[in-house]
Amino acid sequence: MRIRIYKNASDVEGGDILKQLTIVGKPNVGKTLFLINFAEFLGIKELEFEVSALDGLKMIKRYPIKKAIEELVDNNIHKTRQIYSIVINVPLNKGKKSVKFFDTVGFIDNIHPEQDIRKGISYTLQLIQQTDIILHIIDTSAVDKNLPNSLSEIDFTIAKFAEIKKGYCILANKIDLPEGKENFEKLKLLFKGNLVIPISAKYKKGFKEVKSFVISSI
Ligand SMILES: Nc1nc2c(ncn2[C@@H]2O[C@H](COP(=O)(O)OP(=O)(O)O)[C@@H](O)[C@H]2O)c(=O)[nH]1
Ligand SMILES: [Mg+2]
Repeated sequence: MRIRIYKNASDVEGGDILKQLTIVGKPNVGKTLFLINFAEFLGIKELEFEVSALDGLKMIKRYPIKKAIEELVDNNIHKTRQIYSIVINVPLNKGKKSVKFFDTVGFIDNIHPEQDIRKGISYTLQLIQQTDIILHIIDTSAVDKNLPNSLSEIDFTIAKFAEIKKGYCILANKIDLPEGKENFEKLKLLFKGNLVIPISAKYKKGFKEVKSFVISSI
């Protein structure tokens, strides 16, 4: 999806074409923590999120980094019910490019009983189709477990759905945890043919590589 930005949009020069990036994955894999810490890594000090409720209502919420982590990152599944998006100026070799990042409602394998979550998931599918870059987060610490954040069929479905895009890659998150390294090798084999980058959203590891990937896709 391409959006023409007009002069009054914050941070973005008039007439720029805004690239869009969607962060997807199961609940609790670290999507929100990745977005917040990656934004900080790219030089953002205060996060200005556009929050879209599933009924289409939009509002702006501003958070300093620490506050965003406190309020938005959680062990509860489906903390993120609305779609949060943020425009970030990604620094390039020369100049910068504005990218709109979307944080999404986590995918589950079955049909969720709550209508809000189902709507969020279907909106996420639309975003995958419409945006230029897809960062698919997998929790390396939960690959072999049977938890809401474990690797499952839906991850392979997302990969099939998204890999036709030039800007698709898998972020193998929580590499800081003991199971991380071993499972990373497994993931690389399971998703042969896709780019898989090991990261720790918590400790900001692998972010240089993710930044290079984003820059090469915009
Ligand atoms: N050890 C570790 N924990 C992480 C990492 N990334 C996320 N978490 C934790 O995983 C949980 C879910 O994170 P969150 O960003 O809310 O996941 P989301 O549901 O995918 O948005 C939180 O308790 C985070 O602190 C990581 O790289 N390492
Ligand atoms: Mg979240």
